[in-house]
Amino acid sequence: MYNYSFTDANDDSDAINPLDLITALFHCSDPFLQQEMVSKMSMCQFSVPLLLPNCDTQQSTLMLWAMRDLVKKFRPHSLAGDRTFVEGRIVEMDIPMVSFVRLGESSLPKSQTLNKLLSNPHQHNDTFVHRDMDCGDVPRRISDGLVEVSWYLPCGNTNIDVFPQAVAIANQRGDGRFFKTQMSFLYDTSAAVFIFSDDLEGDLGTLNNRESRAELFLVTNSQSKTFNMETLRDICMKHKVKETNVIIKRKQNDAEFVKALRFHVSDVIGNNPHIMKVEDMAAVAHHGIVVDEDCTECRNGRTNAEGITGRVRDVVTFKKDHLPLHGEIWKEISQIEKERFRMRHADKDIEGYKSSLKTKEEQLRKEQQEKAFSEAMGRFIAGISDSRTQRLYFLKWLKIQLDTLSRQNLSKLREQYKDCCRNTPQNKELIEDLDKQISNCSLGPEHFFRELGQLYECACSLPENNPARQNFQHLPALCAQMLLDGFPVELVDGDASNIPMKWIQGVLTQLHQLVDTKSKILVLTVLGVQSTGKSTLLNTMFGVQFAVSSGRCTRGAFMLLIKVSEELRSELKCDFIMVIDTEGLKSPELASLDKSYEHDNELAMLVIGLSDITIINISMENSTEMKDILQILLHAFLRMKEVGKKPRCLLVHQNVSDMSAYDSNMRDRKKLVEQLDEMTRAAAKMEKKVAYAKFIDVMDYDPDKDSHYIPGLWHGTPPMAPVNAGYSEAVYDLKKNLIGSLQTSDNIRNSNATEFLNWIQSLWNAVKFENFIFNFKNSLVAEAYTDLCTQFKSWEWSFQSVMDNWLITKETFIFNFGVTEKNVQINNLRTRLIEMLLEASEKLHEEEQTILYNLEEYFQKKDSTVRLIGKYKQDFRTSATSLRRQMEMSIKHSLEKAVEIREGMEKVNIIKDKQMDTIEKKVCELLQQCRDRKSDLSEDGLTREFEEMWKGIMSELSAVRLPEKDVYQDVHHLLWSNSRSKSGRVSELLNTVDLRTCGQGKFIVKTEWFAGWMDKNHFITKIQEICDRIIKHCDSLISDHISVMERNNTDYHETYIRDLLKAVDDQVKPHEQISDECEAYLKFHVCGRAARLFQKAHKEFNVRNDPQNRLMESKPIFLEKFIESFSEKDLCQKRAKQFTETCVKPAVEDYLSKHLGQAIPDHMKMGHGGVKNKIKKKLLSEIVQRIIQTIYSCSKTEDRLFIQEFCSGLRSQLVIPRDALGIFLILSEGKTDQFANNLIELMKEMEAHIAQGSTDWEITGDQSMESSDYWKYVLMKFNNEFAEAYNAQPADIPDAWKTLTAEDALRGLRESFHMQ
Ligand SMILES: Nc1nc2c(ncn2[C@@H]2O[C@H](COP(=O)(O)OP(=O)(O)OP(=O)(O)O)[C@@H](O)[C@H]2O)c(=O)[nH]1
Ligand SMILES: [Mg+2]
Repeated sequence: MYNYSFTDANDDSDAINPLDLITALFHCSDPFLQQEMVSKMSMCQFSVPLLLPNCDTQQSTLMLWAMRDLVKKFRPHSLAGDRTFVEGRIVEMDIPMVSFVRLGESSLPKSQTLNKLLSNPHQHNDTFVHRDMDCGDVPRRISDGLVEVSWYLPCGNTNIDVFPQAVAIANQRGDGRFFKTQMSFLYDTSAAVFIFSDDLEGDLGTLNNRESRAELFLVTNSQSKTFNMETLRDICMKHKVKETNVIIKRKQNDAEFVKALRFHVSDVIGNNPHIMKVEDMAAVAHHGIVVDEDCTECRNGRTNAEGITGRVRDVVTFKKDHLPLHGEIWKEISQIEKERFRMRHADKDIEGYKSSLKTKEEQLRKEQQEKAFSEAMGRFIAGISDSRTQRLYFLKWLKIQLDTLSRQNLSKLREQYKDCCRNTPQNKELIEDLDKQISNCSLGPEHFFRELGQLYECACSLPENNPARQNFQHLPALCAQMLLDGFPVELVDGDASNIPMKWIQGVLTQLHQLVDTKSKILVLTVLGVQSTGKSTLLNTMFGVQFAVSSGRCTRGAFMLLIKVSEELRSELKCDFIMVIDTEGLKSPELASLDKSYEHDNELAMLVIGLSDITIINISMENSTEMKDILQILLHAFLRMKEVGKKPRCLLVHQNVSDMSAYDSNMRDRKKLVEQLDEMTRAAAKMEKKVAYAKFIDVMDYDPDKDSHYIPGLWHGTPPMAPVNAGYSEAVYDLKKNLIGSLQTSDNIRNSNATEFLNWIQSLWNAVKFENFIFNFKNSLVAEAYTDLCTQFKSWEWSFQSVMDNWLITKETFIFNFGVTEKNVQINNLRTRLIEMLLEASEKLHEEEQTILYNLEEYFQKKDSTVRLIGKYKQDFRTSATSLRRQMEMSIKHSLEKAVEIREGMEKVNIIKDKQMDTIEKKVCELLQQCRDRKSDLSEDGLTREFEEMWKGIMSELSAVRLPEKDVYQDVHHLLWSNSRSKSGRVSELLNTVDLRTCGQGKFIVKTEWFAGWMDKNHFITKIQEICDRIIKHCDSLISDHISVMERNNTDYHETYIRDLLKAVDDQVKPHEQISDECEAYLKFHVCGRAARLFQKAHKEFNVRNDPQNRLMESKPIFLEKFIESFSEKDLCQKRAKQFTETCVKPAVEDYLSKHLGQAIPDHMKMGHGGVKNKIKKKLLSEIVQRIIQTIYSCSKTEDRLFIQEFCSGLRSQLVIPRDALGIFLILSEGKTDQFANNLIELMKEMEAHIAQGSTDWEITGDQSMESSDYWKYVLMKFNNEFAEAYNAQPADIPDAWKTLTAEDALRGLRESFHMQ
């Protein structure tokens, strides 16, 4: 080493001046790399090129594009009071530029002086390369004429800040006299130009002809040999440099000189200087200076991006109008998708609920499809379909412009968010609101890609041949190409907490094809609390560009591909490394926000499950929450069958400033491992996988090798702090280590893109099924909660069982009301019902109080675990109340139904009692109809008539039906609520189980239900024995219940299933070897059997008890009786009719004609005016009355004698033809009544018939001359008597009538009555 210092460094002709190196590197890089280089250099507080010289063409380039990506944040003193700050793209900001140039020789070290100017006394920083640096004195070969720029940005603290406001410092390399173009550029753009020169007599011509407003300063050294005060004065006069603007370095020390310089700079920038934005400098740059943004692709990219961003007025409305698919609709779809797995709000009808969710989802998809394809999306798709370079420009411009649009709101919100998290974490609503606002106000290319994903998903839900579907088929290929270009693509949408699975599927499948199936992927992820520098770590490690910002930044998870170089491919056994950056997990203060545990745990689970290596980022300040998360992950891992391998993890402790961190943290590491082991055991016990005793049984982690300590990122106080070299070194170490361990590891999955895709799908499904454990902060809380749940379940169970039993006795009472106890009025049942409901209310209240009391008691326990779940207490109280309400409703419903059914039964009895009456009535009606229609009824017609009548009878009962319960549905529902706290695997099984096929054969325990157990036969045999015992017990429970049902005539009740499940729970509990999965299958078996048997018993009960059923039973009898009755009646009636026709009617007619001939002349003789129909009617009615009386008097006689009695009863009036009578003499038995009735009916008919049937009896008034002669005579003769009798005036008789004689009258009469 000593020797080395004697060798002449300048001899080393290979040495390169750093500025040459920088210049060369910039010339070798493409515009995107240049941007990246500028960003990194600026992070290190190095100056960056403003004008890059090209010594071949003598043309400089304004590096505007290269600087485009620089975003800076600072607080000028004018804003210091209100704690606000300025954030923005540096090229767009109004910052004055102060330039420093050298003309001729200068003995003052310009760059070094500038470094001093910019550094505060506590921290020196080499912003500009200077002579005293390593190789700084090597002659420059290509970098003369280079103009570098660096920014001084204040932090708002007067003790630290060098300048109170931002200022850009430009530094020109080389002798300004040779770089006139650059010089004039600087004059035009700067607020001030400081000229370093000793060579006052040399050519200072460049100072002439300036038209700019830049103020000119002269810096010179009084110690230099050529210094002469006179010359200086002359020059100032000549070039119009103010005397006050001359700075002379005298014998003073550097500090004072720098102070003087600072004073002048401050003065210039404080006094309304000439300010020009960097982006406006492009306009000045025409003469001899090109602008890097002037290339066609860059311009086109910009124009295309502006086509989209130009229409953004307000981010929120723009998103709503132009990117509508991934908004609320997609969030809703995501929630429904999860609910379909978790069934948290399922009601009894599980299948129905499932299909209603499905319909809802389809409906939402339809809604998406109906949204018009926005113009912005069209432009976006066109933009990313361009050639590679143009596409990259387009995307970058889009990002830049969108950032600018949303920055104003966003940076304010992020700052507020950070502030609020730090200072008032208890203000949850505000934090939540800010979080939401941040998400609403963000707009970047990722939102367009999200929309693209939804467009595709939406199209995929259309039928195959739909043209709209075809339109979007090429989108995944575009996105896959972006992945290959190193662009981060969103995997999990953090706002919707979901993966657009079809989209990701499309993209990865395309990727697989694009790389010719050489797509072996190695996955690396990072996980940690919010804003702990996860994205920064990945960016540093891999030179990638994940979004970085302070405050809430990354959402969901982004994946990015890094191509592995040919040499490394065989060693790493992969073609790509996929780096996944994730959203920060909530810190403990925030974690209690609604659903945040769930969101975080889901994400963490997925990410760890996906990765070959997980970097767990722990910042010193918040290591506890990582432990919490690790615990939950442990649970999840133990629960998830799918995770077949041990995930490997690295713990990275950030912000550890101590150099000897690794050694001094040995004890901490040991302790951490112990804690992790303990957590594993606890989790394993809860998950019933006691075989896992250590953290390393679950995760691949070597505490010594896999722990890394990384110092803080910044060296000093931002914004002027450079990146800490220690940080980069440590990250580089980490990377080396990581790659090294990948090379040697045999625990790599080595999947290609399609396998990786399958893996994502099955993992995400498992995550969606996981219902329970993700809700908790850590396993202690989960365990405490589970304990309370178990307790609560038992209280709930006893509540339900008390009430159910009470209900069963009441139902039995109702069903037997009035059956066993006689003389009870069924009407009283309603009164009893009201009493029962009152009783139920009291009982329910009592039971609710018991639960609440138990709960209170539980929380009184002096147990530390109780405190963890304090916030759930109210939930449980509400649970108790809603349980009571639910029970109340169901009891009320059950009792009312029972009463209704009992009343229905009563109705059945009444109907049955009245059945003959009903039939008689109906039959008579029918017979009447037949008679009216003069037709007979066929057998078919008769049955039809009966059915009609039957319907009428049944309809009286239609309101009372015993509904058929679906026992399977009950069981399924109870199984779901019984398994709430079980693992996702159980939900998955429940989701697919068909209980109808369960419990049919013998229950056989299978080894695959015991993942992680050493599957010894002995062990399985033992489990089999336990299960057999449980099944036997359950069988006897089932048959007990069924025999009670039969004995007491009671219905099946849910409580029987609850009993069974409780019995299984109780008996499984002591055996911790029985895994969740085994338990689930056991329950399926038991419940499948139970459901089948109870369903049968329930059916039988219904058959026994359903009023309609009961009535239906007697339908055939009804029918038979109906037909029988009809035919009998029919026969009887026919005979009666015949009898009437052949015997009675002729006799009556005979009687009439006999008596009429006599009666009329008698009338006349007696001097009465006879009315022939009157007489006939009278006679007829007399005889019919007589006949009817006779029928009545005979109807009591024996059947055989009826006809004889009848004939003899009428002997004196009627002559019944003997020969016709013969066949009627004997009536069939027991039909006298009916025959008599029929006869009476027929008599009436006959009377009517005879009375009006024969035309010769008609009274026709004046129609025949002859008969009217009689009447005329009568009237003329008895005119006065009539008048007297009717108390009226005698009629006016026409004269013609007066000539009529009695002789005429008799003749007329005789003629009309055919009497000779
Ligand atoms: N002091 C300090 N700041 C850091 C460190 N690492 C990153 N930062 C800064 O912290 C901020 C957040 O960094 P990110 O990398 O975005 O953090 P993240 O964890 O990805 O954040 P989220 O994605 O929002 O969770 C940035 O401004 C970084 O510059 C560090 O080690 N120390
Ligand atoms: Mg991040």
